Amino acid sequence: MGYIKEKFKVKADELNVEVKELVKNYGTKKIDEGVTIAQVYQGMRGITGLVTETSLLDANEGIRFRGYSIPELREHLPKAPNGAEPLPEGLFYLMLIGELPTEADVQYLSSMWGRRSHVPNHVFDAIEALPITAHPMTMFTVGIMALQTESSFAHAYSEGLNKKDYWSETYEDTMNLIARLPRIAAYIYRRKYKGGQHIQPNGMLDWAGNFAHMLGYSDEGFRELMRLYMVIHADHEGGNVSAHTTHLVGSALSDAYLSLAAGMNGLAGPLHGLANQEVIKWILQMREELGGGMPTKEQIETYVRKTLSEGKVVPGYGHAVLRKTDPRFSAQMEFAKKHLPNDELVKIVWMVYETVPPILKDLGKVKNPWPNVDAHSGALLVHYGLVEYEFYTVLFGVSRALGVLASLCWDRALGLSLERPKSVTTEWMKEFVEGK
Ligand code: AMX
Repeated sequence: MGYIKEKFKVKADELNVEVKELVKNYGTKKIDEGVTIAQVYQGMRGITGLVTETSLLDANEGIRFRGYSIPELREHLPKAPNGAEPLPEGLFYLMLIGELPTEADVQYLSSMWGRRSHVPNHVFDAIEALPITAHPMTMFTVGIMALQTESSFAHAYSEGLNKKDYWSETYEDTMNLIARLPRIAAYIYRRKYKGGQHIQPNGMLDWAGNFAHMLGYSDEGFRELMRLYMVIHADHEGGNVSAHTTHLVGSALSDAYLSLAAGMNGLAGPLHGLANQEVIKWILQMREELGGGMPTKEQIETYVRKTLSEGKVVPGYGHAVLRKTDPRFSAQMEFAKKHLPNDELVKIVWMVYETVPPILKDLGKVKNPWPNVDAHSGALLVHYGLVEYEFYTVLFGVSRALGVLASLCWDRALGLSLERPKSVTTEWMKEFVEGK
């Protein structure tokens, strides 16, 4: 057993004891005052119903991973040689183990993922069976599903796996999947947009650097962007659609491949991860409608109002939990100020940031008029040449796997139960309010 796996086992045993004590001593203590009918009809907002160890979201401050904010991660996590952005390997270690990693921990993960990154041919064949017009997210989930043949958990379970060892096989699946996802994602990109000219992995590079390399980008700035991108999109506590779906499906003891594929199908929705492609599409359409070049603030305002009058949402703005500018947006803005302050598209993103919030505020119903993570990412990618915006959510997915799979390891290590909340009918609701 590798030392990270041993360390995880020690941490998991400790937390298991604490959780058992907590449930034994306080199991009947109410965590919420009660659940309102509005919450039941409106997406269960604000109902505390899940435990996710890897990160916690504060409505005003944004996400913290094991207590560390994004600026703190950028400061404390190990970097690539001559790099300034945190390595995602370090964030994964932090989410899994609960402690900041050393340089050696990060190197251990980089080389472990490198060693495990071989993708069997039938996965590529499954992707090839889809028409080239298929959305990259469809190709991505098909690729993950095809890779399920490699699941250690599914194999061991069919042989009669002891409950106590669920975590161990889930850990193996997690490591193998994370190791292989960049190769699958890069394959999809090169297949769909670069005439099927694939690029072999470079074992000397870190996980995100190698991903950038396989996509076909050798610019060090793009590698740095990928490191940052893979860190900030990794996790957003447990209730968002991709994390919750992965957890829910995993609660049926579906293995990591089945669970992640399910989560990725949720990420592919326009109100969730697809928003990043929608943002850039929306900005490019605006520019086209205005005849190209830099729009004025007034023109952006008119375009926003037109979007709203057509019954559409302004992509990249609003959030189910956040009530301030997303620190993931701010981290990308900082990156842009440092590396590409004169980029035209980036400047438009910043003008949109000045224009949209007051308009959304005026509507009176939007709870959060501020930008989320997706409002900025596309402009950065376009700058480095990754203009094929339909692919963006796949990047999000590769990153999101880090958080939801670290969480899945914890789910199995803590022996969390099958998820099965109660539902009622509207008929039941009507009788309930009438006091019947
Ligand atoms: N543009 C226009 N209207 C918006 C809006 C936006 N950006 N954000 C919220 N609203 C509207 C809602 O559609 C809703 O209208 P309705 O009552 O007529 O149905 C009303 O404001 C109240 O919604 P809310 O409580 O503020 O938001 P929510 O929790 O229901 O939804 C979210 C959150 C993100 C789905 C929503 O803000 C939205 O659609 N944003 C645009 C899409 C987007 O950027 N998604 C990415 C989110 C981050 C991520 O997961 N990657």
